[in-house]
Parts: sequence; structure tokens; C-alpha cells
Amino acid sequence: MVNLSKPTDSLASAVCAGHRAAIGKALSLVEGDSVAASRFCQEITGYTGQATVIGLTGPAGCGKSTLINAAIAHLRRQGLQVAVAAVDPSSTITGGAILGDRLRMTDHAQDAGVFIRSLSSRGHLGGLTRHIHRMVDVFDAAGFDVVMVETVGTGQNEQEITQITDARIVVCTGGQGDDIQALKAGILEIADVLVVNKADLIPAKTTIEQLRSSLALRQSGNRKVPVIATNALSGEGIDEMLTAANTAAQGRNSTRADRRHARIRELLAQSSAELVKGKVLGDESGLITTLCDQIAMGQRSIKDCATDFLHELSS
Ligand SMILES: Nc1nc2c(ncn2[C@@H]2O[C@H](COP(=O)(O)OP(=O)(O)O)[C@@H](O)[C@H]2O)c(=O)[nH]1
Ligand SMILES: [Mg+2]
Repeated sequence: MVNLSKPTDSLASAVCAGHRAAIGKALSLVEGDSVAASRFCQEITGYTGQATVIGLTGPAGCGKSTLINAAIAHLRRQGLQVAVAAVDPSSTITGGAILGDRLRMTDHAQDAGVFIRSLSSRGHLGGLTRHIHRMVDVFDAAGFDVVMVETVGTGQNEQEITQITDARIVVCTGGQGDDIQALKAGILEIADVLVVNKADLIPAKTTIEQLRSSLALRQSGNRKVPVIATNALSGEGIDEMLTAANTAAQGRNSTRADRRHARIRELLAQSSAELVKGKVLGDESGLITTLCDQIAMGQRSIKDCATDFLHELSS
């Protein structure tokens, strides 16, 4: 979707022109739930859809932030601009330390090609912030080629990650039986690429074999998930990891705009459910008491009564 007219809003124009201060301001704006935030997102919608959005998820401490650091260095060497949204207050992404080692002549604090934002998950059940898809859009509109999203794999936010990203890298470390068990319980299913990190510390061979056989049992059709050993500190395997993620992103058969729509629908459903719950619990009209009595006496089903109540609300 290409919008040829310039955004009328000055913040949106500044973001689309890639101004750092504007990007920071916009990120704070869209984290909120205001009408201004929604309007702003509408303004930039026509400028999104170009970035490749890669999610990294896995247990705490497996090396996601370190892998992202290595990925930033790698992508910068290819001349690509990289933004990171880390939904982990303890994130160790620097965007500078590793880059600094490799590209000493550049002052990366000033590097307009890298933007890193750490977010607290603010208790949102999925482990992602509610509006992370909007933050991804801000980075996308600002012209970043690659947006990386770091999340701790909770086993609950898989669907959310799927809707936000073009490709998902699931990270674990070798030799941790429990970790692999945990991965099997849901996270494995969303992986486009599996990474066994810290291959320098723990030989990855056995884990890779276990994961491959576990995947073989689960995979349907032609979907083949590559399993890659990495050492995030030395950068070994990073090229392979990014290439595999890129291939997965290109192979997607739904656009991010479609997935964003599905995501908004889900948020709307959640929010509506919360509002109705509040109305039921706070009802003082006597209707709910009557309905509760009818259910308690076995005269009517809960679903029947809920339907009645919704009718009453909309009339
Ligand atoms: N030896 C080794 N250590 C690593 C590797 N990747 C990460 N680490 C270390 O593991 C610790 C946790 O890494 P971090 O990236 O913060 O993990 P996260 O919680 O998944 O983001 C840090 O001390 C890293 O330096 C690796 O490939 N090899
Ligand atoms: Mg981290």
C-alpha cells in the first residue's frame, strides 16, 4: 500500500523522514491508548509494509539480546538500517558495544542506522506490550529495513508474535533438557528458524538432533524449519540465522497489514469482553440478579442469559 500524499501531521512527516527525535516521540505516543495515537497510526499506515520484522523469542538468558547485538553488526555491514523493540526490562542490547568493536571509526551513539527501544511488558498477558505492532509500524514508516522484536517465550504470546512479525526465530541453548521440553509446549510451533545458541559452551549437536526429530513429528506438509547452531559472542551462525529468517519472511502468504487487522480485531474482542464483564458485575438494575436466579434454579442456561443481557445492553 503506497500513499503518495505526504502526511499532514507534522510528527508523522518527521517520522517518515527518519528524524530520530520524532521517532522517539512517536514511540511514546503510540504506547498510549489515546485518540491522538490512533490518528497518528492512521497517518503513517501508507508508509509501512517495507520493513522485514523478525521476532526472537526464547527463555530468559538463552542469549536473545546478544544474538540481536551480533545481528545488528551483521546487518549494518550490509548497509541495512536496524531497529529493535526489546520487550524485556533486563535487555542487554547495546547496538554499540559490538558495533564499536567492528567499526571503530564510527560513533554509533550517533548512528542513525540503529534505533533501540526497550519496553516493559506492563503486565500485558501476552508478554508483549499492547501496542507493539504500532511501534513496529513507527520503525517501518521511519525507513528501517529490519525491525527485530525480542520477547521472552512465555508459552502464551505465540499468536501475538505471529501476527506482529514476518519471521520468528526461537532460541534455546544446548543440553538443557527442561528448556527443550518447555519449547515443545507451544513455542516450537511458531518457529520459522530454531537457534541453538551458546554452541561454544555446550556442544549443540545432541540438542540439534533432538529438535530435528521433535520437529519432524510435528511438521505438516513441506514446512521445514532450519535448526542452526550459533555463538552470539563470536558471531558464528548469525549469517545463517538471518538468511533463514529472511527466506521465511519472503515465503509468508499473508501481509502484515492483514495480520495487523486480525490483531486489532482480537484486541477489540478482549476490550469488549472486559467492558461487558464490568457491566455484569456492576449491574444494579436487578436484571442480573434475576438472570442469576434463573440459572441457579436450573431454568435457563448461562449462555442463554448472557445473550439476553447483551440484547438488553444494545437496546
Ligand atoms: N558463551 C556464550 N555466552 C553467551 C552467548 N550468548 C549469550 N551469552 C551470554 O549469556 C548471558 C545472557 O545473554 P542475553 O543475551 O542477555 O540473554 P537473553 O535473556 O535471552 O536476552 C550473557 O551473559 C551473555 O553474554 C553465546 O553464544 N556464548
Ligand atoms: Mg534479553
